[in-house]
Amino acid sequence: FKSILVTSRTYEGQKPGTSGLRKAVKVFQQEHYTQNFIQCILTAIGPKLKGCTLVVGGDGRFYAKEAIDIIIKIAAANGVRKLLIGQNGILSTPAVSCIIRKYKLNGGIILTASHNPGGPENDFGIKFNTENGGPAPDTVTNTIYNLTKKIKNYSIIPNLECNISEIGIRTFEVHGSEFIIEIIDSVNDYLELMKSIFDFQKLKNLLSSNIKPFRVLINSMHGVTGPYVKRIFIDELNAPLNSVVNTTPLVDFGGGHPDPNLTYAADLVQTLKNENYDFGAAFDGDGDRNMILGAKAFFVTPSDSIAILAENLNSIPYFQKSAVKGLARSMPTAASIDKVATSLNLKLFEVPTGWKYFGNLMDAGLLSLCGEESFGTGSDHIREKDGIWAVLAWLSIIAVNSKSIEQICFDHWLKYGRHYFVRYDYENCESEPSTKMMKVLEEKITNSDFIGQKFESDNEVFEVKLADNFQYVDPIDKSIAKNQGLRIIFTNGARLIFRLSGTGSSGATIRMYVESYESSPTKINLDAQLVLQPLIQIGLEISKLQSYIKRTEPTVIT
Ligand code: VG1
Ligand code: CO
Repeated sequence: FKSILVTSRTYEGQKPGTSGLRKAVKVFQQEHYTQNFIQCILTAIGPKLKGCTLVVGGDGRFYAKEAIDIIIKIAAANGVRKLLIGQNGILSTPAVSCIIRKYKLNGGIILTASHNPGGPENDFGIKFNTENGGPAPDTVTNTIYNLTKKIKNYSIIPNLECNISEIGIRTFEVHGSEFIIEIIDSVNDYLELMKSIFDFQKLKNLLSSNIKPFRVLINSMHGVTGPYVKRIFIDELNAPLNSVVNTTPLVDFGGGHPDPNLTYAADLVQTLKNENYDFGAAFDGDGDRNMILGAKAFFVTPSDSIAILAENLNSIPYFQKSAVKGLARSMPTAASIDKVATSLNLKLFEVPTGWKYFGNLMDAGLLSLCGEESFGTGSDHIREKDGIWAVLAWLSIIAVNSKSIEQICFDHWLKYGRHYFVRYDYENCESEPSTKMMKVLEEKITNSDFIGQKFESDNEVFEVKLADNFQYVDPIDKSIAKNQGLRIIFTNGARLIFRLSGTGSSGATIRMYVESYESSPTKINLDAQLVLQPLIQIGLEISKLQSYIKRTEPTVIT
């Protein structure tokens, strides 16, 4: 096979956001658009590109097959030696991270727009992960972006075709050298990793006991986790067949929004309310997010989920083998885990939103468990958040202490107090008023007279203790991430945070994060929405958000 050089044109806006490049499918379908981005990812690998091995896969959404075909043709033309590709293009984001690390690859390309809807009228996305298995850090994504702004041509082998539906190795001769494509089973490597972390026999006893099995309902939302869930929960752990639903990955997720929260996983919530299950879980399109529910759809806030896992890591063999290093959360995530860190005498890191910021800490051996309020939970077993891992971790705790999910949460609040948390998302707003709102708010809160100001709502008074635009200095490489969200911290520990999302495919999404802390045992079992109402009102008042974007209600509340 011989490569040709195709003359291209540049496209604006090929800037990877919080987690990869996300745009409408139609944008990716434009002539040269996807090709440009793939070429720039490869060029950004630098001297290691020639002869390297990469893994490729994704959540199976619309346009993934076309994108994989483009990747094969461009990778071969650019001197890549080998591609590992998930069968039919299916690999979850955590599985890609696992495979990069296990086989010491140079990186991986993930075809997904995560929790964004899929199909011809919806979104597609491309994430690039580096050799530690984690999302490319800012330095790499900036290099890629800069390359996209000046790309003139790309190398491609137009007639190099490969059937990705059959497992096996195929070799091609490209410019006198071997180019290898290995189609791999989507689940094997990930399953093996999970078996090395958890006690599968114990979990099997829990789920398939003939005396009193623990009844779980796992909803893959027609995303990538289906095949993983079937293998792990049905084949390996012998859970009854009705324990899993929506396990066939579909190009459009069956028309749903593959985002595991109370709004988009409403069918799971409904079934749990009506039927006798002890536990429910759902994942997003690419399998890195998770939602945990107890019987009758009792909701575990993601921020509490990490804190509870942190407290109980000794139930998991992986953490029995090596001592727990530090803990971490993203800045907007509620501080429940901070309390556990203090009590266990572990260091707690607060990083900007996005999993890439945890990677350096893990690589340096400083971090074992971390999470985000956005339904992301994970550990240093890989360098991505991991939905199925989170469920297995919860089940491991239950296998040891035999309490209900609700009881586990309640006992946790009793011991540490409760961090009430809610996030208001205003999706798809106009960009200009949204950035204006953020700019004016930043000026207001960073003005020296803002500290000490008191705000009152519903007879509750909140006094500002600190307010800034969050900035993070990576303790390992000293790189600085600026503009990571406006935060207002009150003297009673309550917090209000405003951020513009970095994962939308068009327009702007404003997120308002609201958190307060209650330690009194009589106040820990209340409705978060009600408890946080006064603070929500103050947030809306300080930011004047509603008048800037002309909305009275958020699109989603999580
Ligand atoms: C969102 C979440 C963030 C998460 C990111 C990627 O980013 O808030 O916590 O890491 O999505 O998740 P943003 O910039 O829209 O707030 V995923 O499941 O897309 O890989
Ligand atoms: Co995701």
